Amino acid sequence: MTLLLAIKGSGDNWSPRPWRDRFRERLPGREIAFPEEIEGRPETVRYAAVWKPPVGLLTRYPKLEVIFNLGAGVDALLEDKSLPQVPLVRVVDPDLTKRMTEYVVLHCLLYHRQHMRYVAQKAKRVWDAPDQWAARDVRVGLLGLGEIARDAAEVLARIDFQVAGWSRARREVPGIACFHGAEGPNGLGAFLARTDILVCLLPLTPETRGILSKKLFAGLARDGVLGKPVIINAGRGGLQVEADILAALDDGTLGGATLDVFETEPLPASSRLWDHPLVTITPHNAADSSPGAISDYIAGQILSYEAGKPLANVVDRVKGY
Ligand code: NDP
Ligand code: OXD
Repeated sequence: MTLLLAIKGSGDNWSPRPWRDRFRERLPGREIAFPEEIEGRPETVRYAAVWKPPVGLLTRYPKLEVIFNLGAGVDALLEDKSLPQVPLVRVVDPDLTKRMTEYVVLHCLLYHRQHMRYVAQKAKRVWDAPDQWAARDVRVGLLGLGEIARDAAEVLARIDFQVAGWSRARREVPGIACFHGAEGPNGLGAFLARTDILVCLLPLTPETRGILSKKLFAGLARDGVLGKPVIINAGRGGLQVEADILAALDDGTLGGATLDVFETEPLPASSRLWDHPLVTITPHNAADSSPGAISDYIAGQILSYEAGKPLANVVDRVKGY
């Protein structure tokens, strides 16, 4: 059997060769090949491990049994309407989850501990010690209560933030106030009304596209110790309306925005987000996808599938995640 490897990504961690080397170590005796290496014998491909492959590529392999996405989010892959109707498995792995948790906790703490203020003070040689509230006075709200958000929520709660999460279906997570759905006393409105730091960890689907909008920002709490609510988006750029974020920062609806993902990536040099003093930008690397950890995870799934066990973390194509 051949495992096809098709990777197109920006950033050092998407360089294809380290991925191939690691898969070869973990699956000895199997062919691990890039598309150009198996031209003329497409029927050998049984599995594909992919990140943003060219549209239509996977239709070439008639014996393909499973597609493994090399990341957690499958939105880019599902845009390919010709994607073969075989199981699509996404990444759920402690390495990726913990990296995301680091990002979320770091940026919540930067807002909570007023870090930008000290950066500005240093530039002006100002020694000023403003009041510092406790974490228990700050309400963090996570949009999404999935694999990543639950881990981040647990760590945030451990350091005493008041943590809530919002999901599609009703969830129960110990120590976390759980909200779900659009309406009702436990719906989105109630969740936003108790949120000072909004962290978006949703997948991009037709239902969630553009959710970080003017309307949503207007629903956030305005009585918090931070003075104004702030947002952190590490989900996908398509979840945010960038013009609305800029307008909300300019009119004082939001006090800050930390963005790892953008409507267009890389973020164009012409974007006003680059210049905005209240915006923090990271280049879609809240969590690097580690070739080591993720190849191990996929190789493990292949071996267990071949031993007759069910695949884990198969995407529901109707829900889109
Ligand atoms: P999961 O599928 O485990 O969790 C998704 C969560 O979102 C679930 O709680 C789900 O609700 C909720 N959700 C989905 N649709 C809706 C909706 N319409 N209304 C309310 N809640 C909804 O995903 P992960 O936690 O593994 O990953 C989340 C996303 O993080 C990925 O899809 C990816 O886009 C992004 N990501 C970004 C990275 C980066 O470097 N910036 C790295 C890794 C991931 P329910 O529980 O009811 O199903
Ligand atoms: C992912 C990502 O979805 O890195 O895993 O964005």
